Amino acid sequence: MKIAVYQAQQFKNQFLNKRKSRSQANHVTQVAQEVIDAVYNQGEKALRSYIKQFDGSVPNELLVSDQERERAWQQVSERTVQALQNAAENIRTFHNKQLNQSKFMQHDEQIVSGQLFQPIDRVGIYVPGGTACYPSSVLMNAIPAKIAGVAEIIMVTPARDGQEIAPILSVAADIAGVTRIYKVGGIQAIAALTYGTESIPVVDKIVGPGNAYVAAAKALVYGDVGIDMIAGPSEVAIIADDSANPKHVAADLIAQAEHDVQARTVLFTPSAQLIAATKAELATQLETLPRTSIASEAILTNGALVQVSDLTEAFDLANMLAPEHLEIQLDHALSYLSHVKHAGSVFLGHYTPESLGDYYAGPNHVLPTSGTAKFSSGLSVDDFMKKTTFLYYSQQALATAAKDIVTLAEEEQLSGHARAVTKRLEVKKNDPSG
Ligand code: HSO
Ligand code: ZN
Repeated sequence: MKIAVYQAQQFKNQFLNKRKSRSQANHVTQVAQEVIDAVYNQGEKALRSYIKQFDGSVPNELLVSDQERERAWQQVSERTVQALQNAAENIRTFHNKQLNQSKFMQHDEQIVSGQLFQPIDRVGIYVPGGTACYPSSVLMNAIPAKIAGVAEIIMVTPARDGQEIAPILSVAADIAGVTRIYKVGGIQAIAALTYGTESIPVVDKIVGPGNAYVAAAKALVYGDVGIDMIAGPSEVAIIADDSANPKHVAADLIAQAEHDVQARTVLFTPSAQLIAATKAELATQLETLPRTSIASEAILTNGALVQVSDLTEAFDLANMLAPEHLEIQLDHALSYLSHVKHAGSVFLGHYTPESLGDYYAGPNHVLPTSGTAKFSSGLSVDDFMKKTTFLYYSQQALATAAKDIVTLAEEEQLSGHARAVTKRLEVKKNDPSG
């Protein structure tokens, strides 16, 4: 296996020193803009013509009917339904703890202030239809929205051959509490959710992963509608030493690599022995992997085994990379949590593979990629809520504050602002409260 082995400094030069430009003044953005403009201007007519152009045929009804949703339950095995339900339960338990309550700050009788936490009214969830048709992503996106109290969760996903959507997506949607599902994908789905058409309602925020076209479309409509994030290729970084089993290390690198040829997989270790053993294991395990061509290409083009001088250097490099997933395959792994500064989600110990988090344990699998964990976080209940601040002052409290406000208003030469205070405090004749 010709996976690249780097010394720490080489890795830094190659991967960390440059911030990549994500601006896409390119073909993808151009196509996205054209489709968005057409749907904005012509609504349903343009929507249907793009579904035909990109997906081959157009379903008569874009809304997935109650009958189709019921039928889907018969088409998915009991075992799979049970696994989805168990996963949903764990995800719900984890995300329930994220729910923030409104805050009331009562200073005294005279002043009350605070923040109202309220759900977004209507959210759109994009679910890809092609190879990345993941029921787990339906759960990860819809459950936090449901917990936040979002009234309408609208899912969009392309139909297969213009007919029905994948039954497992429909079942996952039911388990997660999705209100309605529409058979549309691609740029046209993002445009329809943003501007509305005869059949598709406008939403306030769009979440969910998609291909480069969907990502470009989300970036273009941002501002007219909220979006979660612009996700890049998936990444895993593993910090390990001789206590790690190279079979586990290789398996976890491969698990990430099989997502996408652009997936990035990195091992940081002070152990030359672990590097050699992992290399050998990668070759062996890739031989029998069904998606070996995707995983091998990802590992060969974007994979790195990095030899570091010690674990401190491993954590330094991992923090600079700010990976989407960080695995710490060390003994006493929990004690290293305090070394992590930047990562989307952390997996600690020898028995916590990323797959556990991808599907099941509770934390969200929609995570910041491409180093954006330096300033952003994985999807959570907060992403489906907004905060409204509020304020109450009594006459007496305003009187106490007046001098400062008037001073500041005059500094800004906004005497209208100053008057809005002083007018309220003028003593009027015959006004007992004056
Ligand atoms: N590792 C992916 C999530 C996923 N894995 C879905 C399997 N299905 C991005 O975090
Ligand atoms: Zn995954």
